[in-house]
Amino acid sequence: QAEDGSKLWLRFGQAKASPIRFTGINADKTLFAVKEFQKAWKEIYGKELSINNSGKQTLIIGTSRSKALLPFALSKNLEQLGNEGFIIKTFDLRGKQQTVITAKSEAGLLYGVYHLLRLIQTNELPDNLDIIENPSYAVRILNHWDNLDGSIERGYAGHSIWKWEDMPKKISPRYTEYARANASIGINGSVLDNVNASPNILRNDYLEKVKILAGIFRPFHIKVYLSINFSAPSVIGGVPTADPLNPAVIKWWDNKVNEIYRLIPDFGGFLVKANSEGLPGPQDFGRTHADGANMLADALKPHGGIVMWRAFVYSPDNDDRAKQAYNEFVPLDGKFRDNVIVQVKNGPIDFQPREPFSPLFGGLKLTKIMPEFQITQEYLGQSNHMVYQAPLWKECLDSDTYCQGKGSTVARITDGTLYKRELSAIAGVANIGEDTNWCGHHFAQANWYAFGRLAWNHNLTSEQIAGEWLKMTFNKDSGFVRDAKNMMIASREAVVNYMMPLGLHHLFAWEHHYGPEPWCDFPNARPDWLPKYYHQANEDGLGFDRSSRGTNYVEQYCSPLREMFDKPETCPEKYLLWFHHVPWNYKMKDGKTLWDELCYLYDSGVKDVRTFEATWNNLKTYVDKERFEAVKAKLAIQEKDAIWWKDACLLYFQEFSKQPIPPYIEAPV
Ligand code: GCW
Repeated sequence: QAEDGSKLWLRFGQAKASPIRFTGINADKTLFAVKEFQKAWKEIYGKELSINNSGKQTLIIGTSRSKALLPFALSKNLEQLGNEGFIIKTFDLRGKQQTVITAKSEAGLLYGVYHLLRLIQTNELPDNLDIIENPSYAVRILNHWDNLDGSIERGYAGHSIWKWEDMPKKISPRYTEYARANASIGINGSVLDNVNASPNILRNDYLEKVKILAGIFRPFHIKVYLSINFSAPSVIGGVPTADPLNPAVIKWWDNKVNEIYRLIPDFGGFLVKANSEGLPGPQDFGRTHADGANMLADALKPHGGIVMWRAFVYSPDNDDRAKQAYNEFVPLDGKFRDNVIVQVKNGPIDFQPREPFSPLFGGLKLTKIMPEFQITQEYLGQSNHMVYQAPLWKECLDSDTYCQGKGSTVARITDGTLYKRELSAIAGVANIGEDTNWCGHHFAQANWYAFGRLAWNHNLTSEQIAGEWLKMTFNKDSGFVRDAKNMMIASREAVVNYMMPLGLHHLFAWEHHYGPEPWCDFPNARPDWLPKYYHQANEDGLGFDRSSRGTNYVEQYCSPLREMFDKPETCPEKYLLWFHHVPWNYKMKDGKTLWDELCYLYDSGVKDVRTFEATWNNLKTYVDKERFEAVKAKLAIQEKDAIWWKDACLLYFQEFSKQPIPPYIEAPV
């Protein structure tokens, strides 16, 4: 077993798997799912499971069409299955115990096999299995922000794993490992290139390379998708314009899409960042986002492809940045083709440690909409801080928008259940690079894992997911799992507290977004790229007034949230400074003044990180030396950074509050 983290959670050889249960397997051994099962089984128990149907405990693997399933009463269960779902069920038949894994498709079968393997691997295989699962989302997709030159935008785990220069001659074994890891957690799509897309990805020589990856991913039921640059027809196609209503442009995209599908018949579709942060788009030609998205959607439609059109738009001349995506997209509601999904970041600004959910969730009613989460930790200490993100994502998914009455959660709006839609999707910006441990920080693997598990089943709790991951990745000891899990669960609130508590946001240093720089000032910079725009600190107080007395951003939420956010007294304190500019002596619910509360929270964030260090040190005997030391070293950096954040922010804000730092707070250095 590699102790360098390279095996991720797929450490089948790790001690204390479930005792051997099955005595034989009844299946078509050429099925990919069966091969995957045998491969893992061999790693766990030393040899493959014999293909026969004798023995006392047979495992039967086959799609619902397979003859081996005839003796079992499965029709009721099969009715509940979607295309990618699976059944795992134990029957007593003729004195033998037989366990069936079945699904309507080979994809479902593969997910069923991985599920059973997870139960074995975590030593949680019950005597009687009776499981039916269907995925929460139809498209469960990673977005790589990988550039064609091998660099990664906001990547903190080394260069890209895609070796464009080497392909098609040289194929890295990591492509297969990548596909297996993703399939094992239910991910079924991958956008290979950065949303800040190079037109070149659509050149034929690159498409030939994309085809190689698609071929490797295919048995794992992972489709490839590409980010496209809207001006590709003019940049690489020699068309004088990229106007989406121009017939030559339409024809160019039709031809390009046909070329792609000739090479990759199961190609997934396009992801598009347009008229955002300087990128080209339909508005350059006086057209709308819908015009642009629909033109691409029409080209993809005959092949079954989709368009994921990003709503990450904001421009410096408008009032409040938080309002802009909503203002641009809500008037277009209902104007998008049915194979378009608007892709929206969880919060209205940009992947901050905490934001309220984007009001586009609920705001768009007739348009399909999907969440975009950032697995890579651009604003969360990058690959140095241990921040387990499942609680952050759950906070968004579980938020009730109230837009169709109570219970209109972000999860139900996006998974298709509220509006009864078949096409649903969820995206995560990947944190994968060529580092040996894939993600830079051993605990960052947990975020990749958690994204996949939540995309599969958003009802799983953060605790359940952390528990599974810890058992598979490190150790199954219950004390270890309990303590390490508590640390993971606490890590999200800790980072909020030591970086930007109470709804503060974007206090980050210019461009790299790692450390604090609330004072940052560039005379010629766009105001909305500077922290001062967001924190609005002055002698009167702190925070951004987005209430009805301020920018009236609150109006984008449905009642009763709108009214609740509008008043400081009813606004949840975790969002206080997001929605309100309040005086330094404002009384918080616990009786402290705003200033004292701020000091207290920054300090408690630092203390939490110290607790994580102590916890980790106590767990030394449960973890191999290599990973123990690596995590320990990263936690030391995290502690140093947490102190840096606390001191920098408090000393800066103190210039305005003009109040002492309370004595019970560790004094700034
Ligand atoms: O999070 C911000 C990043 C940019 C990124 C952009 C986006 C890909 O700072 O690096 O560009 O958002 O999501 O488009």
